[in-house]
Amino acid sequence: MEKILNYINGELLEPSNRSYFENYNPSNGSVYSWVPDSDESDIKLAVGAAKEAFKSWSKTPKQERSNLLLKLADAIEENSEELIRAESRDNGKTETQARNVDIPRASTNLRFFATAILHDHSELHEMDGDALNYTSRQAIGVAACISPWNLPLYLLTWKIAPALATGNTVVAKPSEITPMTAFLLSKICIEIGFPKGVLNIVHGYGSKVGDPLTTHPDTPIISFTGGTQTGKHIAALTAPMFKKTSLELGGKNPNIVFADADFNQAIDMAAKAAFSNQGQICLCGSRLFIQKEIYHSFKDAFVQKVSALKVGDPKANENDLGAMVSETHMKKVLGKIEEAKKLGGKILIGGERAILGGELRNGYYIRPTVIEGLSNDCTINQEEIFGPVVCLIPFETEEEVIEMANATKYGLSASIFTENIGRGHRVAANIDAGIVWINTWITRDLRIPFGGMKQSGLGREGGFKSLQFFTEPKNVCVKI
Ligand code: TXE
Repeated sequence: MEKILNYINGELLEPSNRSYFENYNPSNGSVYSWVPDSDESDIKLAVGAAKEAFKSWSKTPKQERSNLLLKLADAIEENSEELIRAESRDNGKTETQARNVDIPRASTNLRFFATAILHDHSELHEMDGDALNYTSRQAIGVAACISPWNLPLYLLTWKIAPALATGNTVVAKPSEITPMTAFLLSKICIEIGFPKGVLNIVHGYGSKVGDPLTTHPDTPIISFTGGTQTGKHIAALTAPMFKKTSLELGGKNPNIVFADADFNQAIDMAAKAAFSNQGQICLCGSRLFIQKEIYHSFKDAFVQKVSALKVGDPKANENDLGAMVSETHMKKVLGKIEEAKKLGGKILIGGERAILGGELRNGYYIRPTVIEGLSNDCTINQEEIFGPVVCLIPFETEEEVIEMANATKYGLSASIFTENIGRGHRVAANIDAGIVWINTWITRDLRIPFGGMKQSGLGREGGFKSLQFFTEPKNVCVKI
């Protein structure tokens, strides 16, 4: 069985303690590779290498850094078929999802930030002929980039691309549940001669690798995407160290359908928002608010739409949903469905594990699940489930739905479906969320500020926000 290795100072290394743990293929529940059970000593090695590499990388001309990142993007594209298969096998997502979204986005992230640094600008503030202030931005040092399992290579590159482009070096920690494509990326880096120590990847558990990485005195910047609880833990540990921290956390996003919406478009989008990537995207719309006049017709059409979604072999093109990422996560989601039933929720469709035949009989599949009859304030509609589960909630007025949409601890994203343009803007203005879509879902322009309000996170990434996050401004005042 293949052993995944750490990537430190340009080399593939075993963890210093030589310990590994099992990596599962969620589509059939089998162990198919070994993940380094790294610890503080590997982090020390990686941070040391990154600190040393920072001396030259931060002084490397922009154009050269840009060229190297573009070369990495090219190499991802050349290896895309292998990466697509690996992402699907490691995560359980369909190959179609990996082909259409994850892997192309990984190379796009690199291209986007590799070229963004060439178009950045600096600020100048004149003081009425007295003095000039110019503000330059400089790289900070070693960035700790911690990414989750739902979009493994996509979110890893979303962090490392701006960090590296702006002249920082990186120690990345991919999720221990989906380490494979990060490992393949390290092999690609070696093949193309990416400079040693600039990017380092250390695999292992959050507590054994994440803690020493985030609290290391030489990692002044932390970019984290993951669960809100982990985000709180990192914030608590690092706040006294005054580290620059960006936290992209969970969501319990409302999808609001007004009676005047384009009915078919709203049905399609609501299904996509609820079940893409098995509902394991922080932006998923898991609370579906439907205006009373159309509640019954919308519910029927939605359930019919969901009944046509196929759950099955992630490799097969015809399947819409693959496997959940892990057995633990599958059980957590199934537990939430049971809790929903106990609270009086009515399962309109799904609500159970899907047992497939043959080699896939031990895979972690859940049928797309639609629930009605639960109040907005019950735990099911308040806690992130992060699975293929959506709750239908009727509403009467704009004011009522705005109040319910905002009545959670989260504030990541929201979608509004209406043909009344004034209402669309009005509701968007009153929703507490970092990202609001009108008549669409997940339409992403990489230039926009991405992130959430309340317990969905801290700070924004994307476009120039990322370039700013990974740099420190320095103002120089010159007396004229
Ligand atoms: O995430 P964790 P988990 C949500 C989702 C899910 C829940 C828990 O609701 O059910 O979080 O998932 C690393 N220091 N999201 O437990 O643990 C970890 O190794 C530093 C939403 O899998 O937050 C991994 O690399 N790092 C989300 C990363 O944090 C630590 C995506 C995320 O894992 C650490 C994933 C520590 N002490 C889950 N402990 C989104 N916002 O998209 C863990 N990690």
